[in-house]
Amino acid sequence: MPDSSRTLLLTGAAGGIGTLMRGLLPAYGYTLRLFDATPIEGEPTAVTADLGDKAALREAVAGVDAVVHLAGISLEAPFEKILRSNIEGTYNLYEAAEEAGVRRIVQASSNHAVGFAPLPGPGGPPLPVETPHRPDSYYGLSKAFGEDLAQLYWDRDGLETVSVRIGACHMEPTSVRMLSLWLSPGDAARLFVAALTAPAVGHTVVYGSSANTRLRWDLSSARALGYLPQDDSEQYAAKLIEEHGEPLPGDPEHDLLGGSFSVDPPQWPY
Ligand code: 15L
Repeated sequence: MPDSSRTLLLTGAAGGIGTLMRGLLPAYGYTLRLFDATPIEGEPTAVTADLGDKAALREAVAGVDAVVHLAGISLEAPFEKILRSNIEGTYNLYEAAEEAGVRRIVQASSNHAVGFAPLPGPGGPPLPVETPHRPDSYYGLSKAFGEDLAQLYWDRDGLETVSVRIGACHMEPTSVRMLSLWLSPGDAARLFVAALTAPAVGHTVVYGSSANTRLRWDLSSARALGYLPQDDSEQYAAKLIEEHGEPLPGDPEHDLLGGSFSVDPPQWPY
């Protein structure tokens, strides 16, 4: 019988970060209950349902201590799709979790919740986590909503959340912009574990990246949870700069936290 205090519901388990976390979180002693709209090969006990399926969500949260919520659309999409998947879907998850007495949710927010924030120059004061929401897309707007939703469920119901404004979690950074935002898979697991185990978090918002030399945001609220990042994107810098060149002033990739999402956001594939 798995220890329920170490049983996590992982939503979005078939997605990019979800797949990485399926590989990494069990080493921290967690038993994962997997949830995704897409079936996961080799995982016969995974729940295949979308976030609109309230009965499936109720069943999925029963008996879990915490949820790592990664499900939803993670690029730009028409508003109606974002509304259903990210806004209503996250609301459905919180309703089910609150009803079941789940202790804590760690949810994937995004840099795009504040994507229109001007990017501080190198060496300047880093972007504070208290910066007001400035979504750069419907996708970013849904992440800003998720943070406000979490605040409501903490203030009203005492359900705790850590909202992680993820930079870009990939095996390696693939653009010059990502040199500042990169969250290595290993650091993502370390950050999620810190968010799951820190003593009392209420609703805490953190930026989610590795300890990159080119960091432009303030990692201190993440470090305060006990997060100790171990990776730095700098080893990829020379090659990426040689290939793509440094973005110049006037280019959103240079000026804005969310880069070109405000002008030319990558679209979610259907
Ligand atoms: C995000 O929020 C996306 O989910 C991810 O795929 C990356 O594109 C990242 O932002 C980014 O800003 O690069």
